[in-house]
Amino acid sequence: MTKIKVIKNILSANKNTADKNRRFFREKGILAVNLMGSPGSGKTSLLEKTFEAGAGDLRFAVIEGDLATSHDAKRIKRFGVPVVQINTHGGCHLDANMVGRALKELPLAHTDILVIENVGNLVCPADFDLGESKRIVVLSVTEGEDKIEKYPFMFKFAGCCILNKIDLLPYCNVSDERIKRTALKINKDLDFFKVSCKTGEGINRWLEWLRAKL
Ligand SMILES: Nc1nc2c(ncn2[C@@H]2O[C@H](COP(=O)(O)OP(=O)(O)OP(=O)(O)O)[C@@H](O)[C@H]2O)c(=O)[nH]1
Ligand SMILES: [Mg+2]
Repeated sequence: MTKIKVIKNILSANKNTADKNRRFFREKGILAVNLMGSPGSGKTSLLEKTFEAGAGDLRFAVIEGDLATSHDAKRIKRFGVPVVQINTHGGCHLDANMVGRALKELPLAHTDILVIENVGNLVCPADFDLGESKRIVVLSVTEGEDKIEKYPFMFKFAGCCILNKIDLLPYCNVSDERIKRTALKINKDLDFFKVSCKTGEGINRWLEWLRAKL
């Protein structure tokens, strides 16, 4: 009983801070996206490919969330994109307070899109509003066909699902079309893209989607 109440309080406090972050993004005219997905699904690779594809007219900033290390932030820095690393030291998701603190360390005056790469995890990040206006889930074909049904909440509340690593489809014994059908069954409003961050296939359509959200 007590445990449930504590969780409720945590989520409600988080929601208040998330609303504050959301107001901040609105005032600054920033599109904030919460990039989620399993460890290794290709979240950072998607960002790298996005910057490589010459996002050109779009000005990005990035918050990187991880338990430990600054590996992802270093990868982003190579593109000259402002980035802050958050280490959760064991925490399995980012929360609105962590994001609010990170915002103070970013030069955001000229930012169009802030990407918040969440901790690699298909469960807990779904519960924590960060103040974002869009949720994006990266799923890779190597994770198997059943992940959307096993972890439905992540997909139910997302605006966009990116099926990554389609270059590996011939080796994975999964059907990209079946994965797409399952995703749309759980969330009929989901925009679904198939990409390969290795070959670049599909990246342009994803960029168009992002541009259209501005
Ligand atoms: N073959 C192939 N490999 C990929 C693709 N995208 C990413 N990878 C590889 O997958 C591994 C994990 O990619 P990351 O971008 O680090 O994944 P991530 O989701 O950011 O991982 P975490 O931040 O640790 O949760 C790396 O070795 C990438 O090179 C792809 O489209 N095809
Ligand atoms: Mg990463």
